[in-house]
Amino acid sequence: MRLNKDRIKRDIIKELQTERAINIDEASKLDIYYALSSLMKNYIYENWLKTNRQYIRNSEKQVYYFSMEFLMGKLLVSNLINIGIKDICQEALKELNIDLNEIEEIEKDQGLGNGGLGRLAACFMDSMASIGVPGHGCGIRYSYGLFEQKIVDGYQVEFPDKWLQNENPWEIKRKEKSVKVKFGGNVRVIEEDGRLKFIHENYESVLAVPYDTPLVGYKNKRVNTLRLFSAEAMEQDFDFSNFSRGKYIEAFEYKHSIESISQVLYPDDALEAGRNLRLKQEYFLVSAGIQSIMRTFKKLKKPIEDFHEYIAIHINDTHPALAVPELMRILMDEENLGWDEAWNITANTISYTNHTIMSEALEKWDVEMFKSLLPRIYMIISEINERFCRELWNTKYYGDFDKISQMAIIAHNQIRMAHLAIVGSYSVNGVAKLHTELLKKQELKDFYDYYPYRFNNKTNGISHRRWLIKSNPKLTELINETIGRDWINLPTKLRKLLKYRNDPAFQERIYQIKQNNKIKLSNIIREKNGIDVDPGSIFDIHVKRLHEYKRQLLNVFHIMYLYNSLRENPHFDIYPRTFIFGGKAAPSYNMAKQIIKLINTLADKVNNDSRIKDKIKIVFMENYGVSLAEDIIPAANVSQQISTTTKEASGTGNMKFMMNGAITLATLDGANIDIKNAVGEENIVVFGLNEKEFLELYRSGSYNSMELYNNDIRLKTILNQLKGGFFSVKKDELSIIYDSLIKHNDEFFVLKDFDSYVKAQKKIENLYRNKPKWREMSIVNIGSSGVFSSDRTVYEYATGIWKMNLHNGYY
Ligand code: 26Q
Repeated sequence: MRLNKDRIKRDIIKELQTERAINIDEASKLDIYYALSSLMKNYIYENWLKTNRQYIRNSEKQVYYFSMEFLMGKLLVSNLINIGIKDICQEALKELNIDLNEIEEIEKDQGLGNGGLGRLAACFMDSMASIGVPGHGCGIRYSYGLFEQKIVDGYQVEFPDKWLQNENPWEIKRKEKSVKVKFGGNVRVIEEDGRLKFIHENYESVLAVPYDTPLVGYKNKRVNTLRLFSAEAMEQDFDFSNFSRGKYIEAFEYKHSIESISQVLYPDDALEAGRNLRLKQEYFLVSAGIQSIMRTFKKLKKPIEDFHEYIAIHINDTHPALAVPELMRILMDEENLGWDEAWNITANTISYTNHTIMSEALEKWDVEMFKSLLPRIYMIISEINERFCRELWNTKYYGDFDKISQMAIIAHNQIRMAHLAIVGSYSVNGVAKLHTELLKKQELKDFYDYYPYRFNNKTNGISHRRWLIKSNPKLTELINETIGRDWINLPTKLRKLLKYRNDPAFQERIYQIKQNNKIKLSNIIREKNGIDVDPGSIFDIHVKRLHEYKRQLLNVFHIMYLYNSLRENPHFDIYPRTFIFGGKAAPSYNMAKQIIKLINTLADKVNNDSRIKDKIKIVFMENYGVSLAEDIIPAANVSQQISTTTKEASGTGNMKFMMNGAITLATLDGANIDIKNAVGEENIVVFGLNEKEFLELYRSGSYNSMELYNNDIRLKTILNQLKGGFFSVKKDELSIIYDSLIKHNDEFFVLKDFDSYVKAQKKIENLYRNKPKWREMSIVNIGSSGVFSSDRTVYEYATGIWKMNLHNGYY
């Protein structure tokens, strides 16, 4: 379809008239948003159909990315970009006196994820479609995404995220493709034709109704599918069995309890909850997803023994690890394969990414609860476990009970999902070099010793289409003007910018763009927080989920140190800085919530202290999420990536910031190390214990935070301020922070790294004062960011793990 500005204008006007019965001059922003999305769908659907037809016709191998989270953000503008009509659309709208940015604001973020893991899934969807991987997302259509955060009196308060309040124009409900998911009941074993049969009976059925969203590739006419399932009660159960017996209210209660499965996303991103509803969600996703894949597979008319030649299933952490027993169940109980054949297919279909090494976050399920909710699946896991343990006994670990019980899938009345995922898959990967090394050397060492070939690294990436082209259009324009446009399809070509690193004219333009982005963010801050910040100050930004290991506290302590120094000595020399924070705390994570309160309390005090003469401003931006990130990141000078070494598997915010020209202030953790290797150590500011020092100190148990408290007057002052009445908060309120650092010996080494952090911050300041130097660093960061495009990551998954042949001409 040829598109031009006039055609788009005509289409919008017509769409408003025929679909919404309104003239353009009376149309609301919402009307325009729907009109625009609906005419885009006309452009998208044709290619969607074609892509699907082509996949079936050519029997191309398909990958299904199973994830409990997809943090997609807004789709309107990114679809416009990928279709290739953003600019003409913007002009067309302008001629109709409509500002595309205002229309975009109407759209609600699709916030079906907690943070890194969910956003990674979204970036992968964009990259798969764009580099030509036949790949689809499979997830849950939560009625409520991650809670909306409001700050009330300095505290986080959670509100439901009603993202579906208005109709979602991007999804198509496909009721006819619904599948049944079965919970509870019992399994009867019978013998038939000399084989055991497993009859699942007295179960409760839940209908999994798919909603499909098109995933548009960048200017390549390819459209993949994000399929999210919603839980509905089966009409006959709900209408007849209860209703007809006069149990009217009970019928509704029943319906409600079934539908609760897809009601809400769990908001904890690192604490294992072990809840029954969460287990239901996980099985619901996996069972619906695999049944739906089976249907597609049948269309290919290939022998079931070859399943894994046509289908790859990738699981995003262990949350969908029940894919292993569920695929076994379907192959054995429904397709009548024997155990060995089914196992061969399963273990060659599934691959697994680990995203965390923190043991608190490893999923485990209580056997009793599991058995009663999923009796057949439990039998299969038991069998997998027995066979695995027997194999260990017969091969490498004869007589070694300890080893075998450490590696078992079921032990101490718990099912260990990570062990299930590793045993049942052919590939296990970490998400940055250090992370993968730690998995091999420590957390999963036993499994690495046993299955060395399964382990591999895939360093994370981000979509440069969303995190540069969409969020920073002016920088994109400058890049295009300077080095042409081939970096869009091959982002490592951004390296061509390095040639201009010392070019004063280019540096000046980079600076101007950053300034404009900072002014825009300042306006948002003024509007949302009522705080005036100076775009001439250093924008020092720390945005991510709130977690002790991410050490927002370390940042706060440095600010308190600067503040104390300025109060003591008004001539204390600092370059003006704006410290910007954002991030949600899990609703049950008290310590994280207290840290939010501390930031806000400190902000109030500092921002209103005239003695400080505006040299420091502190802003906590509420409800940090994808869209806010798109406004914040392009305005950053400093990117805070300061987790306790070994704790952050990768981080992906770090990549977004560097791609937008911020300088990273980093510990040697996760992908910060890969970033350092990409930019060179002169173009990043590193501090703190390295991995070896951390592990030594940790293992020797010789760390004593009290000593630091006693010997560093800066720390003593700050900690006493927390405990004493320096902050006008409820008595003892902030002392849980004090206690964690002193009484509980500072598990995350905040005090330990403090001195090194202060020095690194001083270094940042000196570098910033040296304008050509800072601008050069900024250019080097942008120019080196191409390898952190998720296009590269997905390419590595597709060729290295999923065994696909790609021929798109770029990679
Ligand atoms: C588990 C059980 C019950 C309820 C919730 C959960 C749960 C949910 C989400 C556990 C963990 C998560 C999310 C983890 C996550 O986002 N990890 C991050 O993944 C990123 C992408 O690989 C990395 O960059 C980050 O380093 C890692 O923290």
